[in-house]
Amino acid sequence: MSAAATLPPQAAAANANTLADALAAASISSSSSPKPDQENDDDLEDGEIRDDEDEEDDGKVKTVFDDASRFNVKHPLYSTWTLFFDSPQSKLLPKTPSSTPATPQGTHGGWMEDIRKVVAFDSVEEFWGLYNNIIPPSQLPGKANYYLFKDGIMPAWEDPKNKNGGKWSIQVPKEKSKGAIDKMWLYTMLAAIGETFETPLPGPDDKEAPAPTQSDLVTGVIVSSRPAFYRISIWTRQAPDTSLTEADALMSRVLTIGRHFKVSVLGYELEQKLVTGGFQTEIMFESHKDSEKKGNKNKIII
Ligand code: MGP
Repeated sequence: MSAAATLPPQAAAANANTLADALAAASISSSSSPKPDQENDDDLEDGEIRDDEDEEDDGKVKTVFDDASRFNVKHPLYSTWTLFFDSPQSKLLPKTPSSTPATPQGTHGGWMEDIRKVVAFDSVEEFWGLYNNIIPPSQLPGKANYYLFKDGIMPAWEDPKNKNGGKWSIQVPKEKSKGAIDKMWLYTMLAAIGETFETPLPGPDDKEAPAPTQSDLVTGVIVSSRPAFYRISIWTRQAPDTSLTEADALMSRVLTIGRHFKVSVLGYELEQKLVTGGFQTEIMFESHKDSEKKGNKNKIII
């Protein structure tokens, strides 16, 4: 398997695009403010340390590029996202109102009871703050999941935004993928919060990468650690009838998401057959309704 070792161009573009849009929206430039440290360090005597607590807010716009800890402007994402988590251990912990998602009782058949809300965020800075402070998927115990979902959507088939939907997923063998799964998950999250999943791949004659298209079909992304494999899933609000061709608009949008996931996020070739050490690592789509059926054959494989 050849999951990319560095940020693939479109994942990097998604991240850069999110930042650029945020900067434009805030009408600021990352280079417009002088760096406070550069500005004031000359005032300090040898060995003197500035007391940040006492420093007055000078009213200037400070982005994270100006000052990594004392910025006062954040770069907004298109949407608010919520990270949820569950594991066999988390199921044993006492529940608190802030960690248990507020859902009407019984709506999710008990499925949501053991899933903990970690935090909601709506800026690039909060995403990286969260990412840098939680353990990566490679260190999760077997049977644990991270769920990153949009705008108040619960990570459950029963949520109204998911109930007619489905998922793209890939399963990779655990032992062979420990070194790759963390980046696969990071790039998946970046494509989700950058909302670039619906961006088509460049065609053979296109000189430039297509402009990102905001991804409205995607409701969330999940990474699951299981005893023998990792799985990454991308959930969509709708699922096409698998007998349709790409001429159908929904089928075309869903295929675009799957191809973007395979090529731009995971770094595979579009036509590449994905078999790792005898383990089938196909990227496939199935509706949530079909995935409940044993031996479901209504799948799309790319
Ligand atoms: P899973 O964890 O998505 O699949 O679902 P996996 O990893 O193949 O199975 P595991 O046993 O190794 O964890 C496992 C089971 O959880 C499903 O068969 C359902 O019974 C239940 N389940 C999963 N999801 C995503 C939902 C959901 O959204 N709603 C409800 N009610 N049950 C779910």
